[in-house]
Parts: sequence; structure tokens; C-alpha cells
Amino acid sequence: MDELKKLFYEKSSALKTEIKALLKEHGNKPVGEVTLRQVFGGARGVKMMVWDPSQLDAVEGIRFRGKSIPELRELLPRIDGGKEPLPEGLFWLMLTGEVPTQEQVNWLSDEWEKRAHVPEHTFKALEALPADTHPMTQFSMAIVSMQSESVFSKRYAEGISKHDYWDPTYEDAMNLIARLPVVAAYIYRRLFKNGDHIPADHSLDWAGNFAHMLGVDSPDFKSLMRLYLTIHADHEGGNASAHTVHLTGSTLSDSYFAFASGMNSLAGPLHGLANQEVIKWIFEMVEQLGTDTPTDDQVKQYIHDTLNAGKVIPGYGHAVLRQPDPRFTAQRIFAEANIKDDPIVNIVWQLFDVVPDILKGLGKVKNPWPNVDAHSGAILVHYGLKEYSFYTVLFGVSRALGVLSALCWSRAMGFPLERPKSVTTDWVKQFIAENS
Ligand code: HAX
Repeated sequence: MDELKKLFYEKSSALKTEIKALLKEHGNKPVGEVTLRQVFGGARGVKMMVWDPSQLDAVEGIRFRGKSIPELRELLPRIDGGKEPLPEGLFWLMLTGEVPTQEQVNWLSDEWEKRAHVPEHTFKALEALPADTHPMTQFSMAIVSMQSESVFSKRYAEGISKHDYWDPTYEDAMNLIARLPVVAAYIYRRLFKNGDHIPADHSLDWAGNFAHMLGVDSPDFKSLMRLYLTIHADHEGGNASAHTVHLTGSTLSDSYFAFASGMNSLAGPLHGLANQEVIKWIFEMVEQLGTDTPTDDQVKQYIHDTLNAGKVIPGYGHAVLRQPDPRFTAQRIFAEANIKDDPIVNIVWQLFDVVPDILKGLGKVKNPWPNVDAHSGAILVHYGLKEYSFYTVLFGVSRALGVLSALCWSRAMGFPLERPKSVTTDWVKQFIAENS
């Protein structure tokens, strides 16, 4: 058994025993109450699952196993002379709760490289789709097409004991994560570079190799990819893509089915597709105004026009956060250090100065601040990755790290089928009549 798998097994077995005892003694303690507004309002704030890889604080933002993004940038191993953390290290941390050594992270880079073989039928399935099929459709379909390789499904069909579910789930998670950059780069090159595919460079780390296969080979872009794939990895369990993976996985669907479900959820414009929407909206503004250095008044007018058309300002607002997203700030710090005077990046910063006051003025927006998606596109455009319909795929590759480590934990802990209760409007009316 490899070191990571062994460590995960030891940690999860110990926690499983601890939780069993904890539930025996405290299982009936209420952890909150649910209001009718929450029942109608997307279950905001309802505590209904356990998710250990990361936790979100409304003001402070995300922490991965207790570590903030600035802390991760200091603590996680990097490539020789590199400035950004390796996402391999974050996966290790989320799966085991321990910050890995350089050696452990190097092992994981090698391991994912060994596991990166994508079945031929996946490429054939992609080739069968019309060339203009949205990259997220292609991504989701490619993931499902690889389900034929699921170790969990095979072992389940052979009659595996439920105490061993964690083992093939770990294998599936590792294989799937290893393959995603190959699949994503294939989709990108097929759609935008005439199918001129670039073979993997086995000397590179997971993110560096992904940048290489995309065809953007500069050291700064590789560095960006390491940061990007780290900060998008997880945002606790309640966000739509993570929760979808959790829900689908709770039926004992394997990692491929569960992750594809999550990607279909990420593809919505209120969630991951917002990264595409932000840059599309900025490009449209530049075209409409005929300048990439608009005045504040011009930008304000464009924002008002968007709102008056009954649309949201993409990249702003959040269901949980109530301050600027630290993932936005991390990207801003990266851009300030590496990018000088880029007009689209400058517009992103100008929007940061202008949008919040306008959203506050609406009187209903709970969080007027930028989220992760407000910044990412402008940096990608700077490095030449201008095809914004691909951006959510990048997000998806990263999201695999968090949701699949959480799925490993769900199987190891023996978490049951998720099945909350729905009510009818008649039930609500009767409830009110009986309780007023
Ligand atoms: N622009 C305009 N109006 C906004 C807004 C924005 N950016 N954010 C919220 N609002 C509006 C809501 O539409 C809602 O209006 P109605 O009452 O008329 O329906 C009202 O303000 C209250 O919403 P809220 O409670 O503040 O926000 P929600 O928790 O309901 O929704 C969203 C959170 C992220 C969906 C929302 O802020 C939004 O639509 N933002 C723009 C899209 C976006 O950037 N999504 C990405 C979010 C981060 C993420 O998941 N990344 O993947």
C-alpha cells in the first residue's frame, strides 16, 4: 500500500471510531433550527453534512484543514525555485490533514503521471461531438466515458465488503485526478488549436504539465496554473459542485459518476461558469465603449445598464462570503507581482473600486464584494488563453482535488445515502396555521 493511502486509512479509521462514540453520546443534540425562509431559500446556512477538507468563514474566507491561502503559499512544497504552491501538496493535506514534505509531493507528482492514461474510447467519444460543443459538455461527457475504468464499480460488482469501499474509491480518485489535465488539454486543443495535441512532459509537475499540454509554456503561466489549481480546489461542502458530488456519491455511484455530476453543477452561471461570464461581460463592455481604458463614469453606466436589463454582475456576490474573496486577493497579488499594466487586468481592479458601492445601493445584495471568478479570466487572457468558454473546465480540474478527497472520506467514514426531506406548499400553509 502506498504511503498516502496508508496514512489516509489510518487517519480515517481512527476518526470513524471516534465519531461512532461521539454520536452514541451526543447524536440527539440539535445543531440549529431551520426557518421557513431557509426552506424556500436554497437551504442557506443549514448544517446538514460533514466535510473535513476545508471550511468557509463568511468574513475570513476559505481555510483548507485550518490553513488560509496565504499560509498555504508559505507552507506547501513548490518546485525548485518556484513561488506558488503545488496542488499535489494541497491534495495530500486535504486527504490526510498533514502538510506533506517535498519528497511526498514529488512522489505524488510521479504517481499521477503514472496514472494519467486516458482510454482511447474517451478521445473517440469527444471526436464524435460537434466541434462547437461547449467545453464543459465535452468535459462532463469525457469524465462519464471513463467510468468504464472505475475500480470501485468493478470491485462492487465482485462483491466487496462495505468496510473496504474506501480503498477502490481512493484508487478511482487518484486515477481520475491524474487523467483530468490530459482530457481538459485535449478538449482545448481540439476546439481552439485545430486538434494539434501536445504530448505530456513527464518531467513536469501536475499543473506545470497541464500548462504545457494546453500549449502555454511560459514559466509564469505554469506558476499561475499551480496557484489557480490550488485556490479553486475546495470551498467546503455546501457549494453546488461539491454538494452535488457528495449527493451523487452517497448512492455509491463511483468517483467518475459523482464527479461528472459535480461538473454539471459547476457549469451553471451562478457557480463556476461565472468565470466565463465575467470576461465575456468585460469584453462586451470594451467593445461597446470602444476603449479598454474606460472612465469610472462609463463603467458605472455599463453596470447600471446590466442591472437594468435584469442581469447580475458576474463575479460579484456570494451565498456565504461577506468580504472580498481571499481567492480574488490571491490572484490580485499574483497579477501585481507578475503583470504590468494589462488593460483587462486594470479593468478588473477598476471594477473592484466601482461595483461594490453600486451593489450596496441596491439594498438587497448580501455580499457586494468580488468572488474568485471576478479575477481569473483577466490573468488567463494576459497569458494568451483568451477562449473564455474553456475557463470553467480549468476550475473543474482543480475542484476534483477537494471533492474527490472528500468522497474518499465519505466512503471511509461509511456516510449513508443523503436524503433530506421536502415539503409541499400545502404543508407549509398548514404548518403556519397550526403555529400562529
Ligand atoms: N449582481 C446583481 N444582483 C445580485 C448579485 C450580483 N452580483 N448578487 C446577488 N444579487 C441579488 C440576487 O440576485 C438577489 O436578487 P433577488 O432578490 O431579486 O432575487 C439578491 O441580490 C439577494 O441575493 P443574495 O442573497 O445576496 O445572494 P444569493 O446567495 O442568493 O446568490 C450568488 C449568490 C453568487 C448566486 C449571487 O451573488 C450572484 O448571482 N452573483 C453573480 C454570479 C456569480 O458571480 N457567481 C459565482 C459565485 C462564486 C462561485 O460559486 N464561483 O464558482
